[in-house]
Amino acid sequence: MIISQNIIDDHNAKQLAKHKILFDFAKNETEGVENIIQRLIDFQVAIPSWALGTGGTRFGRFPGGGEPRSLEEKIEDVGLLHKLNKTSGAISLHIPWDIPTSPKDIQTLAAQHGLAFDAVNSNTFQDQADQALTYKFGSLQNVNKAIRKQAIDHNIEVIKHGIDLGSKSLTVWLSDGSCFPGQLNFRKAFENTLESLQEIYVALPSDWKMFVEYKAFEPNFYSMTVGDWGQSLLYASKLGEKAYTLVDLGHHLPNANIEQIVSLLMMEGKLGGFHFNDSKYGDDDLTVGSINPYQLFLIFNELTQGTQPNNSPFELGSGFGWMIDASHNIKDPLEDLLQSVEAIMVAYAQSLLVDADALEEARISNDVVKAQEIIQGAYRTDVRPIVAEARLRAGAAISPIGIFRDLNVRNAFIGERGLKTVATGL
Ligand code: LRH
Ligand code: MN
Repeated sequence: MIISQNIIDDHNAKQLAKHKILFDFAKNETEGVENIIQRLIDFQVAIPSWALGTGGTRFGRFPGGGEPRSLEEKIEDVGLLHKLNKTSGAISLHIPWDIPTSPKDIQTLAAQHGLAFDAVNSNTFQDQADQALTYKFGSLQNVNKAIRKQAIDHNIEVIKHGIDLGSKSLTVWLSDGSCFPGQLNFRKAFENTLESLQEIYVALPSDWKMFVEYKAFEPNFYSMTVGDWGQSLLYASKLGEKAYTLVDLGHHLPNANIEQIVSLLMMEGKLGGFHFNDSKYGDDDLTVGSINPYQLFLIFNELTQGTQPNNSPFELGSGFGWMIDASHNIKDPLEDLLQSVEAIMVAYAQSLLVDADALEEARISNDVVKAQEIIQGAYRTDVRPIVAEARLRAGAAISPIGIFRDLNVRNAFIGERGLKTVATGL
């Protein structure tokens, strides 16, 4: 389903009057609004290829129909999201779920939709049908050297697919760990994993990055071999300058202070990227900002505050991994992703409202009340008209969800693809 620019312009025209009133008010209330709008227009988030269909749990899956049946249709879906918000300009592939049959054709198709390829993801957390050795007891940590070699070879193959598509980074998330006390020699597991990551690291092209993603639990429920930011930082520091830590918001123990983790990883120059989502309990992979939008704002506040002039993760081409990682059990996958991108843009815009000098002054004088007034003042500012104005100027929709529904996109996809289609992924 192609949505032409005219259709978007016509849909915007009906909302323009109301938008102008809201934006004019926001504009008068906001210092440096033009700079903020430009930074929002330049900001791009990568959409996960594995989250374009209906997700599920072990208890059930309720597909909504019209899901992409191939990598080509996944690129079409992300292209549609990008058309509606001009902020979804990249796709992150998962191998082997999305092995491109013809990389050249896939690259051409992606370019037609204005999409780049963000990090490629390896998968040694499932056994593939044609796989010789099982990952039941782990992959890069495995006590069996042949299984470690199989996993290393897979990651090197994933890098090759990424090179063919123009990607510049590899995300390694390991489900490795243990389920029972006594099961694992933690030290040997770490050493095997590090040694294996080093073999993958040397296969990285010089301008590539490796993102080491940590997770506190699941599918192992006693220990994870890359279980928290400290362990991930240890790996990334021992591996070398091309290795970084990736922060998936859902991969922390309850009440972890993620904004503090982000601040320190930035300080160390080892924050490589994010998997944005939200959660109330475990790795719930819910819509970004749907449960704890204040935490998302506080994370962006650290990102905006911690940005060095010559080393900004926000700079285009910084190679920083701004990525969503979600799973949609009850929402339409595309509506869910549109909401997630909106939440990220709102948090980023609010963080740009924080008066950094005044905040630092309050901190130095231990004026705790003033410090809170400054950051909550930004958080409690309705920046949605500014985010919508950025979309409008970028040629996107003032209301992405509004036009998605008014055009009945899901029904159109069901018409094209059928009700029972299943997308590869989670
Ligand atoms: C693990 C994870 C990882 C992906 C997978 C799809 O929970 O966050 O990033 O490989 O989800
Ligand atoms: Mn993730």
